Amino acid sequence: MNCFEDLKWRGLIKDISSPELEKKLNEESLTFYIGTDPTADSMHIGHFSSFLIATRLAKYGHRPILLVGGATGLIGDPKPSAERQMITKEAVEKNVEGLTNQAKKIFGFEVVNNYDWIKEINTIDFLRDYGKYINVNYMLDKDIISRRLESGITFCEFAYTILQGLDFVNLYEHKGVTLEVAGSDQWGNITTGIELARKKLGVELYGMTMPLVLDNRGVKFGKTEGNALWLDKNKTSSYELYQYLINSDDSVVIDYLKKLTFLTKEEIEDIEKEHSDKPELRIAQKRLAEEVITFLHGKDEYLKAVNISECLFSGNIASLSAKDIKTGLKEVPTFKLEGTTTLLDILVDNKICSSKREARELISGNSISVNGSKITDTDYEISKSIAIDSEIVVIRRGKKKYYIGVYKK
Ligand code: 629
Repeated sequence: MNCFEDLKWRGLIKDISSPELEKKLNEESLTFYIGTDPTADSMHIGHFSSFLIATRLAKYGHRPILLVGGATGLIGDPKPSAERQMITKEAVEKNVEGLTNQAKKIFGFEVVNNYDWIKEINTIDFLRDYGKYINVNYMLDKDIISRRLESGITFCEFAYTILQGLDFVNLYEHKGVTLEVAGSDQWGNITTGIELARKKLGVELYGMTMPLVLDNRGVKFGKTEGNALWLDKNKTSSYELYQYLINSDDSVVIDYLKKLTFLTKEEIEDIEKEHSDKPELRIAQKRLAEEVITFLHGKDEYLKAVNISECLFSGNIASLSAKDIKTGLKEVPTFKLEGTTTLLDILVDNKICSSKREARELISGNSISVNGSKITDTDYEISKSIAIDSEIVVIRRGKKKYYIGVYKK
């Protein structure tokens, strides 16, 4: 497969600005860019799904430039619903730093910051050199802007698209960028750049968008109960990422393999076949988790995530650290521990059992384990000396119900 066929097969092409782009992607070496705004100090997995295009196109001999919007982040790309909350300049600066380091570390390509050139443009030059080429009627026709006309849009956000457009022109002039790539919501901004380049310089630049990756409920990939999955492993551990990916629905997992990994068509077709023979083995989900986590955080982190998952599943937690257990069992009920107490009292006091009688029955009936070992002695005592890393005691009731007792460090 050539470059364009590959992208197409993966479902990575939504819109292209000109049919010529296909030939260019297959036969030339293009310098292209993809940008993100510093709304947080880390990218999330949704950004990852778009930014991977950089690595993908680089493999076909194109040259990626990653842009962090130190200037555009101060303005805010109009959201469909309402005006954005302005972020302070200090926060934007801090986020730029976080994103720049992260982009370099994960993707290893050149990273630029549009603040570097936009800060040099004064108001009069902005209006004369860029504003003059863009008709307001043209701007009002853009989806992002037109859908905000009823609820209202400030001039600040209205002007955003011109800033992104001038980035494209600037990157063309100084770095030879001829293609901008992004998620489909960026089409309006990409075409502003193309329009500016035509009018101002008389050159034809190119744009390409990718569909946003969705889960089986039609929700943006990576959103769990309103939380994003961050690419910073201190914000989202490899274990949490592993859990999210491993739980991908069968109806979307093959699509994720195409869009989020570098596995070839043949490899993915083999996995698909194996997977549909025995979906309960979750072969596709496991491979997805392996590929994504290894790309982002390396093989060791991936193996660690698998190990934590297996230990928690089997109840064999003695080998895990307190930190791993805490990330692995984030959602689990937690209670405080102090001094020496009987297991029996702990079960009752923390409502793990409803009565002493039930607690006794469960203990003698083999249903309670402490730090991974079955306890059948109804007089068993718990103290700091048995706590993992002198801090936590994990109680498991039956196969699945976990509780964590925590000693003060
Ligand atoms: C100046 C700013 C540029 C080029 C791009 C930009 C950022 C762009 C934007 N992008 C989204 C973001 O930052 O807002 N105006 O969160 C986000 N993007 C990746 C994909 C996207 C898009 O970073 O394009 O569709 C999400 O996956 O929403 O010169």
